[in-house]
Amino acid sequence: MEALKTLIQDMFHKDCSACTDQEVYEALLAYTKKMLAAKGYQDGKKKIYYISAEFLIGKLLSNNLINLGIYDDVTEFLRENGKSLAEIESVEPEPSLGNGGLGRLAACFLDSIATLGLPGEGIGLNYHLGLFRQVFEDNLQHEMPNPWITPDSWLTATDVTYMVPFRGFSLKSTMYTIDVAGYENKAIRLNLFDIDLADESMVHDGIAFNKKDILHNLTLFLYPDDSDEDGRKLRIYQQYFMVSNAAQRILDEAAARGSNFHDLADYAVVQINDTHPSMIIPEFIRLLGERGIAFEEAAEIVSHVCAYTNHTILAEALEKWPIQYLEDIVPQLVPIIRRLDEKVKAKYPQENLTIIDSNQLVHMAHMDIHYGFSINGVAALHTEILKNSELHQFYEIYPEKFNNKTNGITFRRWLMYCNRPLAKYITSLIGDGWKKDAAQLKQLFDFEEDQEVLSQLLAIKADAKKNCKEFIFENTGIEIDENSVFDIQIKRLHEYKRQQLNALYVIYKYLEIKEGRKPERTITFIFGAKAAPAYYIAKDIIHLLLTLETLIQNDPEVSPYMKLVMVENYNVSAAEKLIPACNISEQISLASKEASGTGNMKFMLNGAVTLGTMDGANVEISDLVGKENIYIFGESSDEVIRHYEKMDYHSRAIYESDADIKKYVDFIVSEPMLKYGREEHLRNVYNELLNKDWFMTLLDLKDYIKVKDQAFEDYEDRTAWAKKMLVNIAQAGFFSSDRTIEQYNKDIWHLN
Ligand code: CJB
Repeated sequence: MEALKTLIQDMFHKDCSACTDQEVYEALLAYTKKMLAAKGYQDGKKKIYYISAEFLIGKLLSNNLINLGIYDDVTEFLRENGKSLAEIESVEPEPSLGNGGLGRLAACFLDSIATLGLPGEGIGLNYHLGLFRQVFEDNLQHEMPNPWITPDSWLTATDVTYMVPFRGFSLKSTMYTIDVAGYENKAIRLNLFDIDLADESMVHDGIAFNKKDILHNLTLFLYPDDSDEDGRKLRIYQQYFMVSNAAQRILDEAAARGSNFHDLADYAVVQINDTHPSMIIPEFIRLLGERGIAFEEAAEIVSHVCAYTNHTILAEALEKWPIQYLEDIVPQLVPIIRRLDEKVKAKYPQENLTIIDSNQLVHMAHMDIHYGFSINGVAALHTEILKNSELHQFYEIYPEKFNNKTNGITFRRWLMYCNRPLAKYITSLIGDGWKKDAAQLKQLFDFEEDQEVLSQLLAIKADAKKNCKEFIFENTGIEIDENSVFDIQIKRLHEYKRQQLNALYVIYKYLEIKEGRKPERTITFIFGAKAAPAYYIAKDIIHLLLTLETLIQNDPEVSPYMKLVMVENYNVSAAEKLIPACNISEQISLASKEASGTGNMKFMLNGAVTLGTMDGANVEISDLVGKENIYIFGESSDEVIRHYEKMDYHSRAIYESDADIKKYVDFIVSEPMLKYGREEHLRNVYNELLNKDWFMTLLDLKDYIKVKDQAFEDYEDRTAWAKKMLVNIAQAGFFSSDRTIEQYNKDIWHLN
């Protein structure tokens, strides 16, 4: 640590012990950036470009220290100087360059690409304010800007710049780089493009801003509210800015490595992360045209370079842009898209295969599938649903393009960093080979009957809960019982994820306690979720949860037996504190709707037991751990899909025929709730459940209550529960993103 000591002296002319936390942070930032630069990047003829509108990287300091192998030394050095790394970290702003799963997956993938030593980089946008910061006031969500770019940050400006043409004007870009360390390997670049004139001062009243002022707003926010035309158009400006920069950079780099562009596929492979970067296909064709390659050949070249990942079957997330919007914004792409569409129509006249449909909407996913060489889903069930229903018409014509890549998470952040005591203990049992070869976690099965190991697992969990209790108190002001069972649902607020189902269980439990049936052990229901600013019903569900929180807190008959806490501004840092402490992991989406989920993987790795539907990667978790080590409830995806086809699901019929369900639903708008909540918002949730319930909450409610009660009962047999924890950890190895990336490379990227 001599070099760090000297650096601190040089920067601040004093010893570490005399520095403020801010100063120490700045020194560590500079020190780490230098070490990363010294590591260099993996070289190779062919490179993977992972293009994504989101990279939810979270705070980087500790993660980089771990991956550079200096975490313990730095911690010790700080301790000797009277500092704690945890406090230094609290100075670090958290970049929130993603919404949730898709963005966090991209961040985990960067870690694994670097760790596996594959030549590659991430390309995205440098949002100044990222996703909003969530504030609760009067039990309602408010959105505030979330600045993260400080004079000293992980960003390094480069001299890479391009011109991006829009109708009527062009924008100059600058590329900024964030180096992310691979574990005991070279770093990887995350390249974020920005405009030079972004103006944060135009934001007012929370996160309002002039959506038309593209010259100054293009990179202000991650996905601005797209509930109106200006918002949707801004999104197209952002997407084109991202992909035009990406395509120009990729062609420049390929040329520098010796490509003549005819052979581009030998130099570059592009993974299109959901449909947001899809315009890279026509943009490549346009740029290849400028470099002398005619349309037909350019389309062929691109078809060997681009691969598409689908992350959802929810129709609203499969982007379809009116061709007129593209005319208004990027007219240069329109003739190219039309020609691509004509080629498709000449071969496949069916309407459900076209790129431009009869309503003049451009289906971005369709373009990806026709002109990409691979399409993958993100969990086994999800890929099957794509093949058999959602994208069946494409599977029929291109069966060879379809493949599955079950998601994964980086164990460096989601165990080694967030749960050091557990990581250390695992290492003491099986050595540290699991850090690079996660399948080795299976060696833990040797200890399945070892009482000492089982009690240690329980003790580590108990400590994590104590730490989490402090975090929850700081965040919510509510004191929870560390000996209670922690039941956690943290993820974006979306109706299909069914936080409302969990809320109905809370109501059921509340009424049980009121009627004198107290649970064996206190239960703490923990939630964390942001709702998209214009997703009103999601915000109403947040209001329902916060109202329940207040109601329970103010009810002395109930609060000793259960608590509900809703963590404000749920983000990566909050997840790192909550996940190690979890006993029961809530993964309760309507079967068929959650493409994969990745929180489910983080929880199991940290010794939580899943309570979930047979959806997304839950199915694979269930196969791996066996029915005795997971709690499964609810209708199957086949049944759910049948209900949608037959249109025979009517929540009101369930409500009217089941007195219990009626009681729980009615409680949402009952007097005790109206005492703390606003009728308008609560009634919206009530009406939605009764009249629509598109995600079939009431269908699964009874089974959910039954199975969840069983889980709470089983929790009391501590040894049996510890075994479930052990099996979950031992089987988590499959969900390492290193495994996922190895499969991407083997089946799609083919890098050396
Ligand atoms: N996903 O986070 C998003 N945003 C989208 O727009 C579409 C999908 C999520 O992607 C994750 C990573 O693949 C999945 O685990 C998750 O199920 C899906 O909802």
